[in-house]
Amino acid sequence: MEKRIRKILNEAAKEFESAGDESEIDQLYVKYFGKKSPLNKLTKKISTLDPALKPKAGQNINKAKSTLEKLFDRAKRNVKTKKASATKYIDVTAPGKKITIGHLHLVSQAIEEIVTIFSKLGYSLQSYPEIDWDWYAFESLNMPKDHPARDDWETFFVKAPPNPKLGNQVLTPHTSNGQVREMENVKKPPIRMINIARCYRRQIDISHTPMFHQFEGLLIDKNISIPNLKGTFDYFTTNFFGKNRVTRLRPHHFRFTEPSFEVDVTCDVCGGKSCRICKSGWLELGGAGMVHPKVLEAGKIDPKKYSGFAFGWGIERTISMKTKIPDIRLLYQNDIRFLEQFS
Ligand code: FA5
Repeated sequence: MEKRIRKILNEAAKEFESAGDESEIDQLYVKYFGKKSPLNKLTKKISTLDPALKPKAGQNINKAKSTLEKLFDRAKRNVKTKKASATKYIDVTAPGKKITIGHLHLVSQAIEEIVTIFSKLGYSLQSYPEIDWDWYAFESLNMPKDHPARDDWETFFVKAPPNPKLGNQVLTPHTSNGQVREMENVKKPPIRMINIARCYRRQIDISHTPMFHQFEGLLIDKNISIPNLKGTFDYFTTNFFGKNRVTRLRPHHFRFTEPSFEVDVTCDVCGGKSCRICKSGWLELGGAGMVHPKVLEAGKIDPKKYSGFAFGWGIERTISMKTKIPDIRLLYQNDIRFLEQFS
């Protein structure tokens, strides 16, 4: 029996030593301490032995059991230390992991840049409602009800009871709704406002999205004339697009400015020579003009004392003119491969 016990212990020692993890050790525990374990089988045989040999056999089996318990404890400890030491060391020669840092969306980056440029000229950023009354979006801007010019804006109307004085509510199709609101707020010029907001129109193609951003500038003071307007646009253009870009004013018609202009900037691709993208050497930045006397009156400002200019430009278009994005809808597709290029 002693020989058999020694064999069992030798085998167990080898197996516990080579166990790789805790689950293997647990399996060995069942093998050596369970009901069908080799030592249990030997214990059952004691009753068949000569009575004189029984006590010694019992002692040997008990000793073997405590040896097995020690083997089991040591194996458990070894596995735990191996696991701990595996996490303790850092390979300082291993290549570092690249940390991904997010960045502002292209539209937010442009807004920050535009605000910085205009704040240097003394303009302060204001914010006016994106759902506004007909009065502020159209009527106070010299665009009476049923005037055909209102069709140009392809407006979304809100289904809600109209206000008897201010009319229906609309999703603002342009930031010009901030003009009379600003005059009401400031009351007495000078006014130097920049109003940046989301605008909504029923349009979608490579240069139109149903939701887009405009930035509206409004300057009202004594003796303001077209050279002030042109100088401001030149300052913005060289600061935003670069020193090589030039602006021009093209006659246009808006109900709320007189005279009115479209403002163009030289194309960056051909440098103003004309190419496939611009077709004329120029790209349209947005609308502008001298504030119409009727709009000043709607804002309770005396047009005989004060004059001013206003402009409203699309932020997405401005970005596409700077970065040569071929389709402004890309800005709103949330494709990380596209957005990542503009950190
Ligand atoms: C206006 O919205 C006038 N309120 C601008 C203005 C303000 C004129 C103050 C005079 C004085 P217009 O509809 O042309 O004008 O739009 C101005 C600019 O907004 C466009 O040149 C374009 O850059 C941008 N824009 C207009 N519609 C969209 C659209 N659906 N998607 C993206 N950008 C647009």
